[in-house]
Amino acid sequence: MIDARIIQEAHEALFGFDQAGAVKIVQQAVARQDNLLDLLNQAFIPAINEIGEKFSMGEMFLPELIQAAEVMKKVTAEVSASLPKGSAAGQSHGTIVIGTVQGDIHDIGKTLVVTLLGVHGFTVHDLGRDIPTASFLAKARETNANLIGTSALLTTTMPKQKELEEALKEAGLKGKVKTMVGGAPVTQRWAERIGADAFGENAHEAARKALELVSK
Ligand code: B12
Repeated sequence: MIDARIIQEAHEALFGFDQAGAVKIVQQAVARQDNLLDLLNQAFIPAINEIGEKFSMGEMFLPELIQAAEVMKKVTAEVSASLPKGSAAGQSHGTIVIGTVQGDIHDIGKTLVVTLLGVHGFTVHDLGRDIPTASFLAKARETNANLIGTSALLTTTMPKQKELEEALKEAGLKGKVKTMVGGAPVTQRWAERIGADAFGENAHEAARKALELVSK
């Protein structure tokens, strides 16, 4: 459990757009050997989600959302840099192509998923954000990937995850290249509805589900 005082400090750093303060909170957690994923899940992610809520209610505005996102990016970069890389055996568990779907520029959560997949010993090709379906397919072919992961944060871009399933079917790759979907509005139900092989609620679960998929 993360201390209530630290949760409060993280809240203040995000709401105060205080990049240096936020990074210091992560560094202090590293020094104390706190669980950094707990720090994200219990302190920083609820705070950025609260900012998202305030934005949707018209209580905060886009420039503020952007500034808070910048703080969040620094936080996740600091966490990523502090986590160990690669599997203990030094062998790759499999190859994953990942990105945020076309029309969507949200990439903070996706980048966190990339980090955790790396920590769990996957070879990860991160295409970035606003990625067309055809590019996921092309990269999966080029790298002989086991899995494609897509992130969608907007209800309007979620259909791109369905488009990928259809494109894989058309290319005769459905089942050969497994798919994993995620992003705040995405659910297990959506994954089942579009025929994706897995859904991951958060970065930790993404890594666990990816391991399950490659061992099937
Ligand atoms: C930060 C933010 C932004 C930043 C993004 C910066 C960046 N580089 O990412 C900026 C300011 C640019 C932005 C822009 C916009 N945003 Co915005 N944004 C957010 C906010 C507040 C937080 C998102 C975030 O980073 N969360 C923290 C991370 C860690 O969580 P996460 O992304 O969910 O990821 C976790 C899991 O979902 C999962 N996961 C994620 N990806 C994947 C992938 C796989 C394969 C797996 C398995 C798991 C997985 O693991 C992650 C780690 O735990 C959300 C609020 C929310 N509730 O999501 C709104 C939100 C998503 N945005 C919203 C909107 C409307 C917009 C804009 C349209 C605003 C505008 N008017 O311009 C634009 C869209 C631009 C575009 N075309 O994409 C709405 C969407 C509403 C909807 N119904 O679709 C939200 C929900 C806010 C709200 N409540 O209204 N946004």
